[in-house]
Amino acid sequence: MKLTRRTLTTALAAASLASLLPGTALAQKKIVLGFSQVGAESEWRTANTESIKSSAAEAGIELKFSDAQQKQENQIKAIRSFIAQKVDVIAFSPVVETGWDTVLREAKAAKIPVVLTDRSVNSKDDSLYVTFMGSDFVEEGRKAGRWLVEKMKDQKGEVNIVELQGTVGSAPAIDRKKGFEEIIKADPKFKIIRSQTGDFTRAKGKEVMEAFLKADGKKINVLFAHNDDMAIGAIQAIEEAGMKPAKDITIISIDAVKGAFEAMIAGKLNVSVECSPLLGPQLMSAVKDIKAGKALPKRIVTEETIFPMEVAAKEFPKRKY
Ligand code: GYE
Repeated sequence: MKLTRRTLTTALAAASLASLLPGTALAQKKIVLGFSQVGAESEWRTANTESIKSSAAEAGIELKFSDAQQKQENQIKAIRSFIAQKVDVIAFSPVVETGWDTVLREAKAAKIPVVLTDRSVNSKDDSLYVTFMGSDFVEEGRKAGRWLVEKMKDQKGEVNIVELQGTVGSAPAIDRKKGFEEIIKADPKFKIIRSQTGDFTRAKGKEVMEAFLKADGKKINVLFAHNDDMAIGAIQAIEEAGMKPAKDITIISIDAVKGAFEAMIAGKLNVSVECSPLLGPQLMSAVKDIKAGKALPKRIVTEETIFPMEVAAKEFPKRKY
C-alpha cells in the first residue's frame, strides 16, 4: 500500500480504535506462549526463569508460566492445560529425558508447535518438537574432565574422585557424566569411587557429600559436581569436616553462576564450566519465527567456556547471572 495522507489517517484511526477496543479484530493479537519450567532448584534455574519472563515482556509475548517443582507429572499437566487453552506455542524444559511422547503427540494433534529449551527429550520421533535450544552437556562434562587431566598430569598414583550427579534421568546429569568419563578413562589413575545424585540442590549436595566424607574421608582427592549449587553445599560439608575445600579436595563444577564465582574468589572452588541460562531472548525470537512460518534449525547450541579460579576476580564484574 502506498503511504498517502489518507491511508496514514485511516491506519492511525484503526490503531487508536484498536487500543480503545482491545479484544476486537482490529486489536493486534498478542502471541501466547505456554512455558513449563522444571522448578526453582538452583541459581541457574532462577536466572533462567528471570530471562524467560523478562524477554517475553520485552518481546510483547503473553507468557503463561508454570513451575513443575521438579516433577514430570506436573509438567505433563501444565502442557495439557496449555493445549486446552489453545496457546500459540508451547515451550518447556523437560525435567527428565523420557516419557514425553504421549503428551507431545497431543500437542501435535492440536497443531500447537513445541520448543524444547535447556534440556532435551529422548524420543524416536523428532517431529514432536520444532527445535531444541540449549547447551551441549556432553561437551561440558568433557571440559570438566580435560581440566582435571591437565591439572593432575604430574600426579603419580591414584586420583580418587567422588561425583555429585544432577537429577536422576535428566539430560544434564546423563550427559555431563558421560562427557567427563569419556575423558578421564584415558588414564586408569582416575577412579570415580562414589557417585550419587544431589538433585541439583545445595541441601542435597551437602547431605550426600557428608555421607561421602563419612565413608571415605581423606581418601577423596576430587569432587566433580554436576552443578555449582551442589558444589557449594558440598563445600560446607567439607569445611564442617575440618578439611579445606579446593586444597584438600579439588572441586570442579558446572554452570558458572555468581555463587560459584564468589566461592572461587574465596579460594574454595577450583573451576566452573560455563552453562548459560540466558535462553529467553533466543526463545522469544524462535516463537516469533514459528508464528511467521519461518523454518528453524532442529538444534540451536549455546556457546560456552570454562572459568578457573585464577580468572574469577577479573571475570566476576562481567557476569550476568
Ligand atoms: O546445570 C542446573 C539446573 O538443566 C542446565 O539444571 C540445566 C541444569 C543446571 O538445575 O543447575
